[in-house]
Amino acid sequence: MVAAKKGTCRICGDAITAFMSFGRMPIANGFLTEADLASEYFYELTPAFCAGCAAFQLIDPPPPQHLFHDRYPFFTSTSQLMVDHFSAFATSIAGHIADQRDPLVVEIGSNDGTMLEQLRRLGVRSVGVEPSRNVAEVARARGAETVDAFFDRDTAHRVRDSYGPAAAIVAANAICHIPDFNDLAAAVRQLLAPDGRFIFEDPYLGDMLRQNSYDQIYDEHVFMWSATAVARALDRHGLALIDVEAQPTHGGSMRYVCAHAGRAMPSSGVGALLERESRFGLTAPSTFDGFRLACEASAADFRSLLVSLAQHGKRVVGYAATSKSTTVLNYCDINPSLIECIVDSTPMKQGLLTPGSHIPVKSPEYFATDPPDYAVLFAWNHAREIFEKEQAFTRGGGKWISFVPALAILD
Ligand code: DWN
Repeated sequence: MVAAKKGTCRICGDAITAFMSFGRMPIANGFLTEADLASEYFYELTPAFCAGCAAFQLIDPPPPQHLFHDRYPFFTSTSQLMVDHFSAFATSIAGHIADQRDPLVVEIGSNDGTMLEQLRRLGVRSVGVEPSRNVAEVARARGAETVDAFFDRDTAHRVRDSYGPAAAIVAANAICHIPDFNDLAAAVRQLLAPDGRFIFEDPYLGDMLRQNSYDQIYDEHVFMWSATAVARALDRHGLALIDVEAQPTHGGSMRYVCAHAGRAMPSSGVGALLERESRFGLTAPSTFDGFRLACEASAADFRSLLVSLAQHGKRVVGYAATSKSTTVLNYCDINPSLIECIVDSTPMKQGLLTPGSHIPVKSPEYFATDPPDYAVLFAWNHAREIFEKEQAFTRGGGKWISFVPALAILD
């Protein structure tokens, strides 16, 4: 038996031990050509839970520079649902700062400028910070002011010097990507105006456990946050969690509204959620033993279904080459003999191979012109939008396979 990986909690510095290993993993968004195969990068994907501060985190993920660079292939605007979500999020942010004169909003991890564009439409002064140059360029082409950088204390200093203090610092699906939360919190404290708001949302640990969506665990998601962990981590830096709001995006996310400690009263929703998390086991290490068993069972069931379909001569295609699918494909040891290709609407991914599993990525046109018997819904979080687009496949007798919350074949 291999010894469980050990590490140090990124928040409080306590010793932590991985509760499971997903084994050798490639970079989740490391799509590659045949020529890249020999130099493909792998690391061991090992999640751990810190009993001291309740932070769910990865031990030794790859350095951020390996993940976010000038060929990052995820663009927020690929989903209409997300564009609509960001429009509503921008309106909510504008509401938080409505009483301030010419307020500045800084977005961390602003990707292709989807949210910045919405803020601009509302007349809100905004600037994004984005380390992946190619997506930052797309944002700038849309007129969204963007600084090419990782968000840290140095960047916060530069932004404050150039634009002044921020009335709001916001982020969607980005804070969980930042390995040094303590540096991030110090940077937020430095840039945020005294009555400013730090508002971020990330996939929620409680939803991941509830529906066993273990595919949320991959290199970019260094943390899976709960309100308990956020409150404890902020407390170390003179910041406080003052409100929470559940979101339906990415299979269940949580929006956290934070402020300088002592500047605003926490809502009753914060206390209620902290209490629910304790009852649901989000503060207890033993919860993750059950989760590990559920992951193992889910992976075994999914693989044996694909093996059985292949034995019966059925054609199976994957739908959406998501970051999440990298965990599933590699953990379940799936290769092109089980899934012949994955269709995805992102031109930058088409023509490449999926990380680790080396399944060809094709355009969704292939799906329409040469429909398979089964399609695995890797973007289960976009199910409604995808089913709507692919009605012809379903009408023609094609079947969808989903593995979240449990393995199911949908007619
Ligand atoms: O945090 C992150 C979230 C927000 O987005 C990142 N770490 C990266 C990314 O994760 P993901 O790749 O798992 O995201 P999605 O949004 O579940 O999947 C996006 C992929 O799905 C894109 O490659 C586009 C594709 N897609 C498609 O082919 N047809 C998506 C939709 C909606 C479609 O209709």
